[in-house]
Amino acid sequence: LTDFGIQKALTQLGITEINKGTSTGLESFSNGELIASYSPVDGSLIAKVQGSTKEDYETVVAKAQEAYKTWRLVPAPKRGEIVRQMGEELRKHKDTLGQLVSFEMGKSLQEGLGEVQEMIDVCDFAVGVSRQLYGLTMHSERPNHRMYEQYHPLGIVGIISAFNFPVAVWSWNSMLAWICGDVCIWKPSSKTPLCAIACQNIMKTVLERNNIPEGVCNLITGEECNELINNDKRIPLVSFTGSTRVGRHVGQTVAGRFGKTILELGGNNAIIVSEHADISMVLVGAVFGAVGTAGQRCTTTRRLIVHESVYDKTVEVLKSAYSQLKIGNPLDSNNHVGPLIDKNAVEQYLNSIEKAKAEGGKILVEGGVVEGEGYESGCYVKPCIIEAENHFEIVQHETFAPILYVMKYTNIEQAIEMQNDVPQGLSSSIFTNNMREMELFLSQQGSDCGIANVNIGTSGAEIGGAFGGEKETGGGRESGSDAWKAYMRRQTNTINYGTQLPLAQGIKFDL
Ligand code: UN1
Repeated sequence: LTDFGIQKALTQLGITEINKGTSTGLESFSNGELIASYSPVDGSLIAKVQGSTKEDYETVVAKAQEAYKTWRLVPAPKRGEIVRQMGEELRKHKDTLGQLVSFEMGKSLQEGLGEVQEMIDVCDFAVGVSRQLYGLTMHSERPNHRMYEQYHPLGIVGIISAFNFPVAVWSWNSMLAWICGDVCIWKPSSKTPLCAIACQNIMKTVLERNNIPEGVCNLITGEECNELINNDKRIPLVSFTGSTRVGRHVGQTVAGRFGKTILELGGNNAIIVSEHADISMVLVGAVFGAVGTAGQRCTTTRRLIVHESVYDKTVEVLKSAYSQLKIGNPLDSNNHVGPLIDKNAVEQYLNSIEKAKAEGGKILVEGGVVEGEGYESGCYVKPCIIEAENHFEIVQHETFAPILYVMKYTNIEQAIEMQNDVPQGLSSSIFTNNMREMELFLSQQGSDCGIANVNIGTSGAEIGGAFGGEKETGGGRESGSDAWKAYMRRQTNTINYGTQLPLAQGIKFDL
């Protein structure tokens, strides 16, 4: 532990009462059951976290409601200034928070640091947006009338996040929600509660320094909280990241009370490798896309759709790259692939490989659990490649693990059809130097995904674009572009500054 400075990192992030029941940053409100956080890196118990009870939840919602009353009155650029300070604070804690992300979640230290960088970037972005919450003005059909629309804050935003991006996805939501004038209640994954506590501690210092109530930024833990949020009319917007199965339930429940949702659900992302592709570029994009974060990104490359003329060469290059991958402790920079989140994930990975074989898949790079010294947690698996067909049941399904399915195509139209022929619609990419293929892929007859890239892989999106996907991915958009609009309510205003009251559509109503 100390070799990798985790103990020190935890202390610096304000997490001190290890093994005694670490607070959620809301000490007095946490009375629930203990949630144990184990590191997939070495299987050790890092800490136990006090979960929230129904009473704790009520206390937190009341605090949030109270804080909203004042926060919504702070001018948006001033709210941006607070978010700017949050970004500065995150810069100071980048190393330690990056280490904790890596240790608690299992992604490589580089990716842990990258995740904190995404948080910093989204803070900077949100600061700019805080001065650009633009509405439109329009010309009224009536004389001496003015029309415009404006955006107001929504209230409390519930954020339910997943283990794979234990800090960044929360920040995409919260930083924008805050500049919009909303307050947030965060229910993180129970697999990564310490990352959430660290964030809460960092945010708390900024809020305290500026005399802003902590109720602007709230943290609750424990799986029972999900249903409380979903059914709570006091929470007009629920942003959920996770599986399609759970997301469907969240969407239906929240819609049942006319709440809004932002759903970021499963992906089944493909790279099309054209005969006009630069294979050395494909290599980096596809291998990082498939094995980065041990295949546990929503944007992970799960399918490679390769032109028949370059199929053998692509497979050969991939095989050789896979044989050089180093699997091991993600905090050691020599390793490329860290562990899966837990043994349950390992089980699902093994089952998926078996299913693919049973359906006729041919193993090109053998998978399996890695054993021996340094792999005691039982969570390390070998990234594998399987030759498969797109219609296989298992290929249609998202397995959160480093399994890459490869398949052949003959013409570009067929490749696009295969790419689209899955229930999910998050990310997609084509590697080609052919302008016609590229434009076709990006056109309305092309990729049906929320993200479509050319000559870069499916993962690693920048925060400046809107992030999200279509079909069973849920349709939500977060982070950049005009994603902020989902965190506000829209109002159309018509003002009559004349002395007559003409009705719209020329209706006469004489009294
Ligand atoms: C996710 O996997 O939930 O595009 C988010 C990417 C990252 C975000 C992934 N920027 O891979």
